[in-house]
Amino acid sequence: MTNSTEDTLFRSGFLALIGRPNVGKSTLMNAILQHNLAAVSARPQTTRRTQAGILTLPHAQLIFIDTPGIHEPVHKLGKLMNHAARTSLEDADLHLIVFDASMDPTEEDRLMTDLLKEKSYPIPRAGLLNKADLVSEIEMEQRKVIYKQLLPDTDLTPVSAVKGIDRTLIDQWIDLLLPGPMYYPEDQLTVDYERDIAAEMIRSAAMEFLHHEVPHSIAVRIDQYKERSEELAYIKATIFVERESQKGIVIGKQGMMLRKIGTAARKEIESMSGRKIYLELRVKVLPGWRNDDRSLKQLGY
Ligand SMILES: Nc1nc2c(ncn2[C@@H]2O[C@H](COP(=O)(O)OP(=O)(O)OP(=O)(O)O)[C@@H](O)[C@H]2O)c(=O)[nH]1
Ligand SMILES: [Mg+2]
Repeated sequence: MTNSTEDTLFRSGFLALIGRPNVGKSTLMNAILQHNLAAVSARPQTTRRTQAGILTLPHAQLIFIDTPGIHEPVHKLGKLMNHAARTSLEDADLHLIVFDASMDPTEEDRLMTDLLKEKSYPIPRAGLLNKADLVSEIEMEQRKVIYKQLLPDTDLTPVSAVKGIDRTLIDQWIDLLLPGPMYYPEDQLTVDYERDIAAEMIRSAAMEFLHHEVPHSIAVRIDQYKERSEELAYIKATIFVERESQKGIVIGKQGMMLRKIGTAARKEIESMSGRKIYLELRVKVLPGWRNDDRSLKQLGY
């Protein structure tokens, strides 16, 4: 029986986007919010810390938590990333489990679903088969069967983050939330600072253009973030790498690579902030920072 008072109550909650690296969690969050907020790249392990995105509707407020992809960690950094994802799972009101429908499950998908089964969180769950635009309907049906084996009790909905997310799907998630308060003002889009998001966008721009180990050896620190006006900001940032040889690669011949990274990052930050951005980048070596507690702390991990 439906209760008409309950139906009209304002609903709210925290929705954790969970999945292995590269399935499209950050792209999905941007698509849901229709705003460029979370850093995206073609390389796995782009997201390193959780990031919130707030969707406020007349009858509900959904706080999406984009998390680092769950993977087999090699460095201390990886352990911290997995820890951040697991913490979000514990704190959430709804788990949005994301898979990549354009390929078969990987070991990392199993790592993630094993974690869900092992912990048996008493939290409702919805499954998303992302990248539907890359597969035919027949392929999608086959993938549904395969992914269903990983989480038999979870409904899987095909979606495409690049094509956009249907409002009816968002309504289904709202139905799974309890009545709750409006946690944030209605015009607030995130709880994160613009300068921190900018750092992630510089890093993801660098990840997009670099290869092998270099993308993962990068960290970004914002040294200056001056909002000159509503329309203009000046950003000075340092890109850290782990080895001297990587520094040369990031700078490139006559500074070509660094300029390319700077241009791409500036466009992303401009789209995120709605301001015109002046961006100045430099590159420094911080030996083996991914395995060094002090460096990790200094870089805010
Ligand atoms: N064709 C297609 N590509 C997508 C879609 N969603 C994401 N991608 C691409 O997949 C790649 C990874 O996307 P991300 O959003 O960074 O993936 P993620 O799950 O956040 O990855 P991590 O942060 O590493 O855990 C990027 O190149 C995206 O453009 C989709 O629906 N269709
Ligand atoms: Mg991501």
